Amino acid sequence: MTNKRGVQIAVRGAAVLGALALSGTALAACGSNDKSGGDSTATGNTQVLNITLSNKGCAPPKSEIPAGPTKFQIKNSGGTKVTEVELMQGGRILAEKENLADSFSGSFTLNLKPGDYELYCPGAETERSPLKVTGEAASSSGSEAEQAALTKAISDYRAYVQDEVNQLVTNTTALQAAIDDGDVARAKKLYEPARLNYERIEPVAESFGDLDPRIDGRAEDFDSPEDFQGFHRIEMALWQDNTTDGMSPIAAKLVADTESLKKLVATLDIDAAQIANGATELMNEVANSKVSGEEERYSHLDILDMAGNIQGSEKAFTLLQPALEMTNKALATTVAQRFAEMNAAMEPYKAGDSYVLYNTLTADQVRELSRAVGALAEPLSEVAGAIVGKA
Ligand SMILES: [Cu+2]
Repeated sequence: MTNKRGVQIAVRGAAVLGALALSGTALAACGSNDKSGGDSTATGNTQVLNITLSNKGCAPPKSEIPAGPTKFQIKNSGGTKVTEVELMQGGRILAEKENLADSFSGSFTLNLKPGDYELYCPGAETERSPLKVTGEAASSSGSEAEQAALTKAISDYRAYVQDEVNQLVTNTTALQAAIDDGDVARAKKLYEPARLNYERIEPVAESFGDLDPRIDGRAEDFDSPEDFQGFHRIEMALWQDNTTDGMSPIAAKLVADTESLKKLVATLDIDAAQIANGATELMNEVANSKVSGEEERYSHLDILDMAGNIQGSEKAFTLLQPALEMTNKALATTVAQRFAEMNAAMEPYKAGDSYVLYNTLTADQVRELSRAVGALAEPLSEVAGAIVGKA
C-alpha cells in the first residue's frame, strides 16, 4: 500500500472507531484482542517481539533477531497519525495489523525465515525500519501427522485462491462487457459475483502492494479524482450516476489488474500461519469497512461483501482445522462454533442468491452482526500462534 493510502486509512480508521463505539461489545472485543490468551497458545518456541507504534515510527526493539516462530506484539502508544504495521519483504506484505488506533494492541504470528525484512507503518515520521532475521530456518516442530495436515492445508488454500482469482477475471470480464454495451442494469447485477470473488481473497491481493488500492480503493484514498478507479469507481457510476458513461476504460483497467493478480497468485508463497493471519484479516475487514457501510456506499452491497469476507475466512479456517485439532482442540472447537454463530447471524439477510442492502438494516441488527464478528475474530486471531512452525 502506498503512503498516501496508509494515511487515508488512518483517517478512515478513526471514523470507523466512532461508528463501532455505538456498538460497545464489538469495540471491546477488538480492543481486548490478544490481551487474553494470545501467548497461551504459543508453543514455547515462539519468540515475542514487542513493537511500539507511535507517530515517530514502528522500529523493533532489536534490528536483528533469530529465525523461527515469532509473535509481533504491537501496541499503539500515542500514535494519532498511524494505525497499522506491516511486515514487508521485497515489496510484499507478509503480515499486517491494521486499524490499531491509539492505545490499542494487536498481534500477528508467523514463522520468520532468515533474510532482510522491513516494518512499515504508513504515516509515521520514520515509516520503514529494517529487521534482519539471522540463523537457520527453524525446522518443523510438528508431528508427522501435523506436518502432513498443514502441507495439505497450504496446497488446498493455494488451489482455492487460484480458483477464486480465475472466477474473478471471468466475472470482471463479464462486467466489462455489460459496461461496454451501456447496459446499467446488467452491469449492476454482474458487479455482485465479481465482488464476492475479490472479497473472499482480499488479504492475498493486499499482500501484493498497490494492486489492492487500484482494484478496491475508495474515493478518499486518492488525491486527484482521476486516480480513483477500480470496482468502487464503477460502483459510483452505476448506482450514484446511473450510467456506464466513461466507464469502459476503467473496466478495461480493472480486468487488466485482475489478470495481474492472477499471474501473481500463481507464484504465491504462503505458509500455514499466514493463511491463519489472512483469515483474521478478513474478519477485521468486516469489522472495519463492512459493518460500517463504508465500503459499498453507493450500492449498499456491504452485506454481500461481508459474506465474501466470511466465506474466505471460513475456508481458510476449515482447511487448517484438521491440524488445529491436533495442536489445540479447544481452540478449533471454539472457532468452529463462532463461525456457525456468525453464519446464523447472516442467515436472515440472505435474499435469493444475494443479500439485502446494508441500509435496510436497523442499528440493532448492525450491532448484533458486529457482536458476532467480534466474538469470532478474537479466538480466530489465536489460530496462527497455535500452528506456527508446525509444518
Ligand atoms: Cu474490500
